[in-house]
Order: sequence, then structure tokens, then C-alpha cells
Amino acid sequence: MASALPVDAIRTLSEQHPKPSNVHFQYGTAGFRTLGNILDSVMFRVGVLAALRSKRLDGKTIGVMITASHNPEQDNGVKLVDPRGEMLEAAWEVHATNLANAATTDAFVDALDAFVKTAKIDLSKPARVVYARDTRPSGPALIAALEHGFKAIGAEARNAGVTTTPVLHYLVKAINTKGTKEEYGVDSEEGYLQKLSTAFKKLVAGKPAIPPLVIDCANGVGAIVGEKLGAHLGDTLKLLLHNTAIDTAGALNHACGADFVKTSQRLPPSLASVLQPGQRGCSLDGDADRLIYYYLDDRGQFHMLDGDKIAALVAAFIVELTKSAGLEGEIQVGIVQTAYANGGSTKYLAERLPIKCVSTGVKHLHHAAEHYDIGVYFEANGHGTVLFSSDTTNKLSSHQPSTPAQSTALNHLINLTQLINQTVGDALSDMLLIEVVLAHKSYSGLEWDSLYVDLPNRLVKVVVPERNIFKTADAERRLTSPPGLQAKIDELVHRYEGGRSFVRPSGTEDVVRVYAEATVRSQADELAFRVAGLVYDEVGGDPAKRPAEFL
Ligand code: G16
Repeated sequence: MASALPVDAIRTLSEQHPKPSNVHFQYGTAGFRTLGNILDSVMFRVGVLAALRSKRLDGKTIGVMITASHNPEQDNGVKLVDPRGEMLEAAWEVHATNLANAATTDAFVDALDAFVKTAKIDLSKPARVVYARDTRPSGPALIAALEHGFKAIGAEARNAGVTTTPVLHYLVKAINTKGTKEEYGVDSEEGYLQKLSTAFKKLVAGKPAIPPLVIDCANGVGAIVGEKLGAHLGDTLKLLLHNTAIDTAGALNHACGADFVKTSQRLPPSLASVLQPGQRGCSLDGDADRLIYYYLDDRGQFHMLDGDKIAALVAAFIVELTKSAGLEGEIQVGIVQTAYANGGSTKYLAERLPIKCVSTGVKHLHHAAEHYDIGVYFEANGHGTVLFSSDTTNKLSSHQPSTPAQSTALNHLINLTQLINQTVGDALSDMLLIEVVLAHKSYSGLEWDSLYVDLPNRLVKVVVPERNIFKTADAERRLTSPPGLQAKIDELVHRYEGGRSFVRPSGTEDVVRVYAEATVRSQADELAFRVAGLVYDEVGGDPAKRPAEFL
């Protein structure tokens, strides 16, 4: 190896970012995520790690996003993005965790040294990174710590400012494909907005005018990028942005946003006097990578259209287009879900398409979706996208349509490949995709909702002292630890008609999540709370503090 680690610079700057002694950090479902005010040392070290990842990959640009997405405002986090815009390779998550937990500067330098040797990192290679943050108040200080990490190791770093997580993923891919035949787009936020809005306009050309769309921006960064997107769309689609208070302390994700809607299964109170019966509304989350739609029926009753409904709508549309383009049998569309997918959606989709269930976390869904010609993946929480394999993309560009109808459908498919952010789930791109499908099908929320009926379900969080004692198998549908708990859950589930329930540790919050569904609403609620009660008792929760609803 031609050069060595710049140990002196790393030591000097690392001393300014000491690791808090009583904390263990873990690179989880979506990177490091915890209270923003304890993440300083993690940011510095992630800066160094991102540069090493780039060197390992021959100077390809690595992305770093500072966000805690749907978490409350006091939390923050950081995740790395690999060169094609996808999540960091799983093997490196362990290295990230090790480096973050080195107790002192000396230990950190030793760990780095050992890591460079075992991972065979050629330090003479260039290091290139692009980084961004969301609107969290802890963001600027964490960015400063991250920049120290880049400086310490001498990385070439590009600041993409305050933007959404999906824009950062887009940028990584756009930068790394620049000048190649896979060029993904112009490597700027403006390039992203141009790409999406141009494709959208082509896809809805000639369709009746689309009524305005109400958007809950979760008081997060989606408000900023959503406004810019609205300017690009002009009259094609009027975006009515709400919950845009990015500077109001405590407002982020509070009683609004995709996670609030999905978990509480109701309209954000701030939209109560905004959304009219029949009108379409949607909620983004804090960094605009999740999306949940909804509408009020004639009686003013709330109906949610979550990630499962999005998958069903989008997959059916794409299948239809492939048939109309004369590509039936040549391009296989498949679905990827997690255990959280509503039983109603799984039944509906499995009757029509190949389907796979994987563990929670976009990285798992993404990889599984890559095995299909066109892979549609959505988590029920509204996080997802559609992937077109490179064979499929080539097929689309070389296919010779034999009728004008085939040619139109083919063009629509090609434009969809431009509209969809294929690097990661993207609320704004997904929103445009949904608007395209609704416009093509002349669907209102009601018609979309009628594709299948959701089983009543309930998601409950149980705060536990140590979530890592909960271990799962079978795509998180069964617990293997603590011993005996799964048998108790099974015994309970059998007593409920259409009952299904599972328990898993969250990868982003210090809680265990309990999901339950049943044929009847009250039974789904009861099952969820009773399973939560089992979990609470299992971890030795204080009986006096047992939440009343845990029966
Ligand atoms: C992240 C992941 C998602 C996952 C969610 C919740 O979302 O990217 O794939 O579904 O966390 O994970 P858990 O149940 O393990 O806490 P986001 O939007 O917060 O980045």
C-alpha cells in the first residue's frame, strides 16, 4: 500500500469528539440512530469510515445522510449510502459499530489500523463523499463533526446541504454514473426535480386535469423540496403543502407525518379542517422517504392507503402496461413485502403475482426486489419503490412495438423508469407515481381503496430495558428468544378469528414492536395489547406500571 493513515490528524481531531463513556452505539436498520446530543463522536468516526469505504471502492463517491427520519425531533442519526445509491453493504455495518464503540482516541486509531489491514483498503486511493442533512436542530453541529472526520482523513467532500434522504441517494448514483451509459441524471437537487417533473408531465399528458393534492410535510425537509417540486410541476399538479413549520421547535413529526398516520390510523389533527371529503391527501415523514395516502368518504370517515395499497395499485398498473406493450411473458413483475404487510394485501397480491416476505428494513426489500425483472417493494409504513433490472431497461429500449397502442404503453414504461427513484423509497417520487396511476385509471381514493379490504390491525410499542434479547426467525414472523415466548403468543393467536401477531425489536427506536391483526377490529386491538402484555411481563416490567390496555 502506497500510503498510511494520517494518524496525527486523526488523533488531533478525534480528541475534539470523545465518545461518551456510558453509551453503546449500534448501526441498525437505518444506520446509527439515537438522541442527537450524544452522536458527536459517531459523526466524526462515520466521516472517517465513509472515506475508507470510498477508498475501498476505488474512489467511488459514498453518501452520508444525517437524519432520524420518522423519529422524534430530539433524535438524530446517520447512514451511509453505497455507490449505486443503495444502503451500505451489510458486512460494513459491523465495522461501523466497532469503530463507533472504540472507547478512546487510541482505541479508535488501533481499530482503524486493524480494519484497514483486514479489509485490504488501499490508502493511496482517493476518497470522495457527498453528504446532506434534514432539518433537525441538532443537524448543523453534527455536520461539523462529520466534516472533521472528512478533514482528518483527507476526503474530497461535497456538501449537498439540507435535502431529503432520497435526494441524497439520487445524488450518489448520479455522481457515480456520470459520463457512463448508465447515467442516472444531472447530479444536483435541481437535476432530480427536473428529471421527475419532466417524466411526470409526459406520463399525464392528454389526461384530464388532476385535482390539487393535500400534502402533510411532517414539518420536515419535505416542505422545502416539496415546494421546489411544486414550482416545477406548475399547473400539471398543484401541491397544497401543509405542516411546513420547519423552524418551530418540537413540530417535526409531531401529530403529523406518515408514521403518525400509519400508527394511529387517523388524519393529522392539523388537516381536520383542510381535507375535504373525496379529496386526496398524503403524509410524508421527516426526511421524505415514506408516504401514506388517505381520503375522507362522503360521511367524513377517514380511510388510509398505506404502503400495501400503494404496492397493489402500482404493481397492477405496471403489469397492465407490460401486457399492453406486447411484453407479456417476457418481463416478470414481482412483489416484496415484510411481516407488517396486511394479510388482506398479501392474499390479493399472492393470487396475482410472485411475492416474497423479508425482514424489515429497506435494504432487505431492495435486495430481494433486485431478483425480479421489475420488483415492486413497499413496507406497509409507506417506504418503498420499484426496481427495473438492467436487462429489463435494455429490453424496454430495444423492443419494437407492433401497434400504436403498444408504442404508447412502451413509452409509459420508459417514462416510469425516469419518474421512479430506483435508489431507495422516495415519498415525492412515489407520490408522483401514484398520481400517474390514478390519472390513467381515473381512480379516486375510493376506487383505489376497493382493490382489496384491509384486515383490522394494531401496532403497539413496548418500552423494554434491553431490546436485543428479542431474536427472530422466518422473516421476523417468529421469536426464537426469549425462550418460550413464541409458544405463548401462538396459544393466544389461536383464540382469535383470522388472528396473526408477531413481535420484533425495533432497529430505530429503543422499543419492541408488536403487530396483530384479526377479522374484527376489537379483536385485533385486544390481541395486540395482550401480546404486548406478554412481552411486558417477560422482560420483568413493574406490574404496578403495566399499561392499563395491556389487559
Ligand atoms: C427505517 C427503515 C425502514 C423501517 C423503519 C422502521 O425507516 O428504513 O425500512 O421500516 O425504519 O424500522 P424499525 O421497526 O426497525 O424501527 P425510516 O423512515 O425511519 O428511515
